[in-house]
Amino acid sequence: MHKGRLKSKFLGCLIGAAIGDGLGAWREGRRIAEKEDIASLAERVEELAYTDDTHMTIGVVESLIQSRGFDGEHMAQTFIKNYETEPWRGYGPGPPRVFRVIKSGEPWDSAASKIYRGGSFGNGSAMRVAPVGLLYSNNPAKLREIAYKSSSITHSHELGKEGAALQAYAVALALNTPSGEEIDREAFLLKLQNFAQTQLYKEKIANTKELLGEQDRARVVAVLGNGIEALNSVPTAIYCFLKQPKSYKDSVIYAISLGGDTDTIASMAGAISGAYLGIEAIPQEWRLKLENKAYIEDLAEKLWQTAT
Ligand code: R7I
Ligand code: MG
Ligand code: MG
Repeated sequence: MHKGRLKSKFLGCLIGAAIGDGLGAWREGRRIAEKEDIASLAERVEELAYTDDTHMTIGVVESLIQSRGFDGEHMAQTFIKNYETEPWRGYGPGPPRVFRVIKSGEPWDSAASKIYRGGSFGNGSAMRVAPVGLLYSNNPAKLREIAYKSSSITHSHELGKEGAALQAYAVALALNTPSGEEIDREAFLLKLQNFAQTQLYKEKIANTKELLGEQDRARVVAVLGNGIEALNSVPTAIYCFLKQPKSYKDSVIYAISLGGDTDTIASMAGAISGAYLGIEAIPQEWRLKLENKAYIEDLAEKLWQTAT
């Protein structure tokens, strides 16, 4: 792929994730809503302030750039430093507790299992994993390894790690498909299904395929979920992208209209959509409202330089 095109996709992915988060944050925990209401919300809000989803994604990129690849100790310390600077970003209950355990001397790759029995299966490691998908897009085995390891810092449950790997792989598949080329939705889902190593995710992805033509959003939520667990949000985000792959705006609005964990599902859907379509596909009026846009753009460019 032409280098300039790839750069646009890196930007589209990270800016797309942050905007999905910033817009979705207005509706977190709410019920299913009309898509028109979400579209008018997007027009009304003056600033798209991001939450923990983007704050932690920023930490992942900062660490990948500075370490020129994955370094678990460095990434954990980056998360801690960022959290202590801005603890009010709406973090889930688990990560701040893990950070305290690491600060007390526990190694980065064992602290998370001390929090929930068997580790957290929340979506907190999938919501921040897009940069891993971008950096390791050409090597699925390495992508899985780094997605798992980056997840283990805070989310060591199998379902948390697998959710992160699937989201990273969806970003990689989107990145590797030229934006002028139509997405083969069945082939996309088949690749994800084969990549998944957990039966529960394989089943969810199979359900996703069945639902591609579904108009009833209550049924989509009933089957795929819209919750804070990785299993109930990562396949949903992938579905939101595949439902309308040609439009970043429609993917994000649709994701938020499903209610529930809207910032996270819209952020993950936005990351995949942006990685496919590139930065130009994200409405300019939305981009102008994004908090800290220049810094996120700078990180996207540096990650692209690291990758190429
Ligand atoms: O996953 P996490 O970082 O939260 C991310 C969410 C996103 O929606 C963000 O936008 C932000 O709002 O928070 O935080 P965790 O505490 O690791 O997991 C989230 C939730 O999943 C927990 O509060 C639990 O309700 C649930 N959970 C578990 N419950 C029981 N047993 C996760 N793991 C377990 C478990 O092992
Ligand atoms: Mg959040
Ligand atoms: Mg959320």
